Amino acid sequence: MSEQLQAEFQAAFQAEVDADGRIEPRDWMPDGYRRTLVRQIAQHAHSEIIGMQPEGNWITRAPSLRRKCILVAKVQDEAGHGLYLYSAAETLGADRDELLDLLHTGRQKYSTIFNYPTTSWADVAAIGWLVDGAAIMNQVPLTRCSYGPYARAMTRVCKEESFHQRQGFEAMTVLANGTPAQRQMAQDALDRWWWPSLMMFGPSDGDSPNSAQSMAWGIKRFSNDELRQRFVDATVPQAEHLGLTVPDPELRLDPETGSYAFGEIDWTEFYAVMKGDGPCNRDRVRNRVAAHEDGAWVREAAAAYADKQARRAAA
Ligand code: FAQ
Repeated sequence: MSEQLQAEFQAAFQAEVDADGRIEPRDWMPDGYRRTLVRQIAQHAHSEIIGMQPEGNWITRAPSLRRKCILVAKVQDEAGHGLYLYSAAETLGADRDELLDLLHTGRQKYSTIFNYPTTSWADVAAIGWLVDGAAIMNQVPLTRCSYGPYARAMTRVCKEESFHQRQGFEAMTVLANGTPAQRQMAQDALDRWWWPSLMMFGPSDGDSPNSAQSMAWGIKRFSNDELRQRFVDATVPQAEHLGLTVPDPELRLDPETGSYAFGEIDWTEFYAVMKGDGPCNRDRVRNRVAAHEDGAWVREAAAAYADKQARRAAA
């Protein structure tokens, strides 16, 4: 392609992005835009399927049939989100098997939050309330992402995440208003999940190498710190409503802005977990690889069936 043509395509692409239009799979796009989307969408997809494990751990021990039905549905939804997202990555030319291989060999990331253990039932409630709450805060703006297939996948994902967040808050409400032991379980879960939930939004703006370009491309609509602040402002009053204490002695409401100042995140912990050194990283990846290997016969059977159908149609 000539330099002039390249410049024209580039200008048309940026004009579409600046006008809040949508880039679709067959449209011209800069290589960096494609690479960034594949990186983010793949990390997001991996997070969804790895994220099935911490809560899946409690399916057989849910405290009632009702809770079990809700939890099974939620974990299944996360698998579905993973599938939409891998499909969205495929529209950019990514190969699903390659993406899974990158996950299984630790060469592509997934969210740090899923490397923490779920040691009590209250953790399932806390994940719904806090982790899905943070996910919604981050993903609602992604429904306006400049890349059409990702934005459309996010619309459905966010509807399901809203149900997840509501059920988590409801389960937390029951525990917080229960026996002293249940109340203690709820507080203990908040103590352990609060800071990792804030870490989900990524490094602070000054340390986020991808944010500026992703915002210029209309992929991200808000910075990591902006979304983190919104999450804190929305969630602290919910904790107060539950009668629970957010584990941050520096938390202060600024009455003028209605916003909360909060303490410093332990970035050493964040980067350690990101690099594979969290409490559960190794277990999560090992379980994922085992599930993939155990499922090989299903993929082979589906491929053989599709092949047979194609041959029958061609005959
Ligand atoms: N964990 O320059 P930035 C869910 C990496 S919700 C691990 O700021 P970016 C639902 C980042 O990839 C969770 N790595 O990067 C659910 C980059 O690495 P690279 C998933 C992190 O992309 C609920 C480097 O740090 N949600 O699964 C994290 O502009 C319950 C520099 O960071 C999404 O993925 C982290 N927390 O912004 C499921 C949402 N933060 O590739 C089950 C879509 C940053 O340069 C149960 N993703 N990194 O080496 C995004 O919005 C963005 O990718 C951010 C990061 C905001 C996560």
